[in-house]
Amino acid sequence: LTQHDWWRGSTVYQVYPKSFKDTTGTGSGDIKGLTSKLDYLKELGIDIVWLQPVYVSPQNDNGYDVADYCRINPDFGTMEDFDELVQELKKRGMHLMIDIVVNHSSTEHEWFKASRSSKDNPYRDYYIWRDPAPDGGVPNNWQSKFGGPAWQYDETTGQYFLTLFDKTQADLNWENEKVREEVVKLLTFWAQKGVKGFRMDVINLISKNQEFPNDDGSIAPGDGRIHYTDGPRVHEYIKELNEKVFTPYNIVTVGEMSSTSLQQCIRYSNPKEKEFSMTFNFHHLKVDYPNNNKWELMPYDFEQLKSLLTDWQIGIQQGGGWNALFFNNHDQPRALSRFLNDDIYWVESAKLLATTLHGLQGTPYVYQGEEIGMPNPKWKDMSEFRDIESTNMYRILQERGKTAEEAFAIIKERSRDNSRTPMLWDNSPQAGFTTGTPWIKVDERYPLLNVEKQLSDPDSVFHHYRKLISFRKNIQVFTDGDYQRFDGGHPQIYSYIRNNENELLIVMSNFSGDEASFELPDSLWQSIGHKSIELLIGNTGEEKILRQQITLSPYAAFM
Ligand code: TEU
Repeated sequence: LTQHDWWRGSTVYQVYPKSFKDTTGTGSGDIKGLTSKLDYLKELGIDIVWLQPVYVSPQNDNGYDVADYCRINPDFGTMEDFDELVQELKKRGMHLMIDIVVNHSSTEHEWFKASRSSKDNPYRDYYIWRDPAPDGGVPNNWQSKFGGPAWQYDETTGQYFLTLFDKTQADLNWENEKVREEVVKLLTFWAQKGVKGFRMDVINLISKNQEFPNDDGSIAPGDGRIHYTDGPRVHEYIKELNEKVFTPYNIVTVGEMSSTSLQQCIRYSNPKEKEFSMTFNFHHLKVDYPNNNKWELMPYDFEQLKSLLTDWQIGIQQGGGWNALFFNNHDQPRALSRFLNDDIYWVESAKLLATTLHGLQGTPYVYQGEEIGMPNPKWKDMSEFRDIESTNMYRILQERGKTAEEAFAIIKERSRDNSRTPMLWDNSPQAGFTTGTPWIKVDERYPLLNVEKQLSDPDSVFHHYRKLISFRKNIQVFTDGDYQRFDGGHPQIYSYIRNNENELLIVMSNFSGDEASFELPDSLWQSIGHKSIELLIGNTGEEKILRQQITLSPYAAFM
């Protein structure tokens, strides 16, 4: 790697503050709760904490609907609490990354209230307004990512405004340089407060085709995204933010790229482009979507998962970019339940996912609860769900002809709430998350599955993550090794090597519930036969020494 940026060997921990730790008894997590757990994150080996939105917001999309970009939502605490968090992180040699949601704001934002008040208000062009179509309907056929049309009618001025997400999340008009100036201002505000990282929410959607054409459906999924994803001026806008804020303040940045491409992510994350440090892409988390449709169920395509991870490892490496590595986040069901076994092989599965991901090149993201192997909760009925996307889609799926039971079965598997139930700290009531009534149910398995229990168990999922994170800091090949897959399409095994001039890392994982046999290719076996082989980490205790003929027990993984 040409430049060794401070974050290339780092590991990021993603905190969904509403569900992390409540110190006031409201049933919702808060900033002081996070600050109270920094020693726990330090022990895990975390370098950067990504704090998801805590700004003033009506919470229709749990904070991704921002009503004031520079003020803390009292539900999460005060600006003093925020400043204390920054200081307490610094004391521990850790850094704070915050979420920046500037593709859209809440319709409660002062900018939007002014914009909607009249056509000639100075804030009118902060948002995207269009006349009704000749038939009086929506300006075009673009669909919201939460279901339904992407346009909302406003009586006051007889126009529609664009909402790619919830109807209370109005898209900002980045064509307007005043909007771009406002974004530079808010980023600078947080950079001056000592924030060292920005996670940029759906940042590749900010440049729309200014013709706002109908989607003719010739390219899937036909919901309009081809007219605003990785749009005409997106790189120009990002370079401006980099020049004015990211570089001057040496901020690590990760762009969340919705429905993007490998070529685009190379451009977004190659240091020569001066845009982002790294990118999130989601292709590997659509391998269980039939025809790219999140709202139908099918078993995941293992070969597709392996080839996507491989394409992006090789593609980004050759393109000089950098990957944000993740299997979990607040928008996805828990990978443990989604891809593996969250029952009798729960521990093996949790450790397998960690080993498989942390051997790759990039910066790993650990989503809260993943490090103790939290699975999807057991849902009883729709009343337990809180996510606007889930409640919208439960209705829409039935409008599309599904029975209530079929719709519920789909929501149970796909809901973002699968990853939003509270962190499980100990076996006290509500798992030590709150002394009040939790805003969403606590997984009732917490007496068996909690942080306190795992801290004192050297074989726990927690200590497995802690070791993997320490390897990345101390063994160079994790950061600068190349990547070659060698499982040859094996139906159960995913395996790859990482190589640099001094070290060779071998990672093997049996993603199946059956024993799997595999013969290492002669070329690989010859190249390691004479070397001293050290087992770094395993998850079933059986992998003693590497042989050319390998048998892996169910959900076994090692490196
Ligand atoms: O999510 C963007 C994203 O990944 C969407 O494209 C995805 O389709 C959506 O999560 C529905 O599955 C970001 C945030 O991570 C998410 O929590 C917000 O709801 C969304 O943007 C709007 O701000």
